[in-house]
Amino acid sequence: MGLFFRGAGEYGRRLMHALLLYPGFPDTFWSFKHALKFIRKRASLPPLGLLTVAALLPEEWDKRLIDVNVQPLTDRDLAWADVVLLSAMIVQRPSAEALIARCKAAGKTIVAGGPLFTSEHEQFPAVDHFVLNEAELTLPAFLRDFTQCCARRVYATKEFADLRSSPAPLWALADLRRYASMSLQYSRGCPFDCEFCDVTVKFGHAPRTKSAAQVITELDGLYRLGWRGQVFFVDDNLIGNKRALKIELLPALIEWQRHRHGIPFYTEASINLADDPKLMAQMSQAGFDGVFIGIETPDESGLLECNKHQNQRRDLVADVKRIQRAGLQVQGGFIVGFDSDTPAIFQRQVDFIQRSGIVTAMVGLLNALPDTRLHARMKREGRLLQRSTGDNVDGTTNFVSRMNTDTLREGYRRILAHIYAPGPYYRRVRTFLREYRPPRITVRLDWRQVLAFFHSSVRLGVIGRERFQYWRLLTWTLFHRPRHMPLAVTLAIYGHHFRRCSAALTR
Ligand code: B12
Ligand code: SF4
Repeated sequence: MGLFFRGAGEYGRRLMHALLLYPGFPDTFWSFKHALKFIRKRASLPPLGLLTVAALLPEEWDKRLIDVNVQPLTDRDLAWADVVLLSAMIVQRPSAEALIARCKAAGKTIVAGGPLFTSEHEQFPAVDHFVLNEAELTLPAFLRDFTQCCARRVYATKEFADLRSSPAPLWALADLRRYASMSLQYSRGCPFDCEFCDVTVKFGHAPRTKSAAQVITELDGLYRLGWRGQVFFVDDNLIGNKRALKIELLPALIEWQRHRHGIPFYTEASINLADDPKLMAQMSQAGFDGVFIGIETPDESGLLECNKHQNQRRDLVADVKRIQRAGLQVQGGFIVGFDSDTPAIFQRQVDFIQRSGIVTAMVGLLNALPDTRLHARMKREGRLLQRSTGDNVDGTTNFVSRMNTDTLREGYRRILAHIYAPGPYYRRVRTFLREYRPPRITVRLDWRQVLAFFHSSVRLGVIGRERFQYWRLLTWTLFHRPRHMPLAVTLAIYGHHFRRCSAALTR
């Protein structure tokens, strides 16, 4: 019996129709919803996990992707499907629950995987099969049993997959035009051990990498599909295996860019990137122009408490500036609500963010995600209150904090109200642009950027309460950093998004 036919008994000999379904994100900082409107995009990134799962399904199966962030799920889509493959993060739970109910009502078989289900599958009784952890390891066994009509409810593993056998995601299933950026993954895992992080629980401490040839094949695939925009390397920590990066991947990327119009890359890394000028120069040459870094807190006791030793005993502002000068914009993650935090932390965070020129500063309240060491500690100490919403920037926390809750909430509110207010926000953009060295690759100006400029000049420059700061920034940029004009416009638009998102919290 061919693997691609439904099992003889239940399904008969018909080609399988697999519907890959991705639930909606709430309107959060990370959705960039209010910024995406300026460039007429629906979502920032496609669901890479599902596109990878698609590539692991039998080639002969008919596959469709519905990412409800960019298109609605219709009854016709559902009627077409024989099996629904669902992925989600915790933050997508409400949308995932609604989709599960809808699929069940339509009598569909649901197979669920990805971070939400890997952490909390027992909370979804209506799902037929859970294929947890990395699909490269668990999906083949499920498919074998499924086609023989004897699939179990749960497939899980404690092993980690060899990424060298991971297939290239099937991007062709996604309507690329609706996304602001594409994603690609080189490695999984991180050598560090931060107490609140579930990445190492899910993907381990030893960074596993794809080969440079695999990454180039994936990039070629995207390029062939006509993609010319930015690409996010969604690695937990791109520099987890510096040797492989320096010797294999970056030289291959530099070579690849040589024959193309510059495609900008951005990624995530740890702060020790600042210690390696050669690595930063190589990254910039390869086309990286931005990096997200977990700074968390300028307070040493907070860093010690969460075991973020790579951030300890450093001049973090100087580190950030060194990275910016190397041509990489630093986006930063910050946390308040550590046991060691006192009310002085709120102003310290604001001062740090302003001094460092980290424009995209994502400040969250500490939350205990399932499976993390922080979760285990809070449970042990009898401090767990409820499930995490999965959104660390919604102003909630799921455990009893040491600081008085009202003081914590009010302090958090004050941070957001300050750092996104037009005055400090635009000042920070200038602080950053003063430091930032332009990337080494030349990126073609896209018509959407021109459109975004016109749109923003009306929305922010005429109607917005930041109109004075907006025009001041653009004039300053024109005279001092003319090459950064498109970046200045983009950051002004981001500011608008951050203000809109935080409005409910800062009122
Ligand atoms: C890219 C990314 C994003 C993108 C998402 C874009 C998108 N459309 O997917 C953006 C930047 C928007 C984002 C935002 C957030 N993210 Co995020 N993100 C990631 C990141 C770095 C990579 C995800 C990815 O693409 N991986 C590559 C693919 C190939 O791996 P994968 O998705 O895990 O899929 C594999 C398996 O899980 C499995 N699988 C997945 N789905 C399915 C489905 C089926 C049916 C099957 C069988 C198997 C399967 O098979 C795949 C191959 O092995 C991960 C970290 C990580 N290592 O996963 C965090 C991560 C998923 N994000 C996380 C979080 C918490 C967030 C935020 C809430 C904020 C934050 N603190 O980062 C926001 C929320 C978004 C919002 N708008 O509110 C957490 C999720 C924790 C959880 N348990 O839910 C993670 C794990 C990182 C972390 N610990 O902070 N994120
Ligand atoms: S450095 Fe980042 S990915 Fe690595 S353990 Fe810490 S929080 Fe997680």
